[in-house]
Amino acid sequence: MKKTFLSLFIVLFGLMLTAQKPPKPYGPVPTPAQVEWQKMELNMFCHFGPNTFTGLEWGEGTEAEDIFNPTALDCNQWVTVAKNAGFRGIILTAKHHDGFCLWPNPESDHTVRESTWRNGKGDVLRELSEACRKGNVKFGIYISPWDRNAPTYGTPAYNKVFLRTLKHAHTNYGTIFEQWFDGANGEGPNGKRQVYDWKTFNAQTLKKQPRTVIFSDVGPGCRWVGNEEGKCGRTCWSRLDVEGREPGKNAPSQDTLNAGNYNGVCWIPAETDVSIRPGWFWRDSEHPKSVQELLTIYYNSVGRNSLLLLNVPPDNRGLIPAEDSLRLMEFRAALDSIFSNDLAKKAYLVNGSNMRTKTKDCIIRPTRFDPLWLIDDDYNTYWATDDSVRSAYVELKFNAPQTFNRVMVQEYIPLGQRVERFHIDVQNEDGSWHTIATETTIGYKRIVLTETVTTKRVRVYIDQSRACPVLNHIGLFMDRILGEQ
Ligand code: FUL
Repeated sequence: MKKTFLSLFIVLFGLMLTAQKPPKPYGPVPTPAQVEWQKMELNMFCHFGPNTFTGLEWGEGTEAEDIFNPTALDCNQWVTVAKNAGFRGIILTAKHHDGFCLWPNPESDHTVRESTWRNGKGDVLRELSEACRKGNVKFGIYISPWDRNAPTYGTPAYNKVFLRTLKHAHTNYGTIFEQWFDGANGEGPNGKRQVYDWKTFNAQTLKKQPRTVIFSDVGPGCRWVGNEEGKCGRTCWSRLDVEGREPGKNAPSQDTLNAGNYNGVCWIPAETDVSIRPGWFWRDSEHPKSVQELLTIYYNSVGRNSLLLLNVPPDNRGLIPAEDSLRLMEFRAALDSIFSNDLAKKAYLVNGSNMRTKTKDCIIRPTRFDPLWLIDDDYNTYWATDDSVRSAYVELKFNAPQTFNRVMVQEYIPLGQRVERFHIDVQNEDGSWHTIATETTIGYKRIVLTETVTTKRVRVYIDQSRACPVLNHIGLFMDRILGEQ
């Protein structure tokens, strides 16, 4: 009798434990480096080189090295601006299509070393990487495979030159958080296009910098979003099929890059690169975008499961111009005014139509997968339902009415991307409900722009999830700058 009781107890206890197990990952999942990368959200791109002095977008490769002559280069200023604007990393065009290297690359004779700038002793990679380290901002590089200067370009020998170029940049400047490979593949000095050895470029990069996230049209770390206007798809899967694909002409269509592949085999999230100015390089005649435009870009990138890489080009002095840095401070102030006040945290109750436990222990709240974790600040706590559940809702209840027009929802991406359809309802004063948004994917972060509503009850319905939904955050915010959309 005693024995039976004991085994029953063990079975029940076992059941309780299994019921509390976290969901299994669904589909492809990000590497830890990709998760860290996605959490950066906002990075700064710096296009800088001979074009800064000639006004060209694509240099010819024949520019005299002396053209590059910043009179007051100060990479600490770049880092200060980046930090104050809330950027977590900076990516520098170490070599653009003109082939000019901002560091004394031994593989080229078209570099800072051949210029009179600082008597040929200057090294922008050195200065920026050190300034980043000092300022605790991550450092990344853009190195264009297309090279309009390299004499070997267009022949198999160039791939070897390019590999040694990468190796040099990847071994001498500390940790590189992202390696940016441009898909542009034009003609070299001999009028030929290069057949790139992408496999070896990627393999060597990861050997030298194992945690680097490699950007290209097809990853493997992250992908181009398919346009340069700062617009990620409203539906955006972090999954992509890349079998038989390459950056450039053989890349997936721009629409596919924008939305990802529903059943994509690889985890290759979208990165949205766009310039604060009309061009990628600085020009005296051009000016930065307005705060409103920047906010829209933010919602269309970070708010749509993408990372925003905003280009802020240093000028011909080697400094970020005052008007750009001022605009960035305004942008930061706008983001803070919206996102520093998360009204969801005021909820007195967060309930779910389902919670991942079949035991009756839910009276001892909060349990591990309780919807209450949706409004805390810990990235690794989340609401999850039972495995069999594909649609569910959570409700936030408030004592006093809350007024908002932005709803933030986040999936816990270390377990994959699951949600394919959701909607948001709020309760009207008379007790009826109305729908304020109907959307598709969520991913790492989704910010939904809604009408301005005042309510005491909000419900987020997951209408269709590919496996049990796993959400780690819901936030409610008021944007008075862009207002209703
Ligand atoms: C493009 C390049 O051709 C542009 O000049 C710029 O560098 C942009 C970020 O990528 O493919």
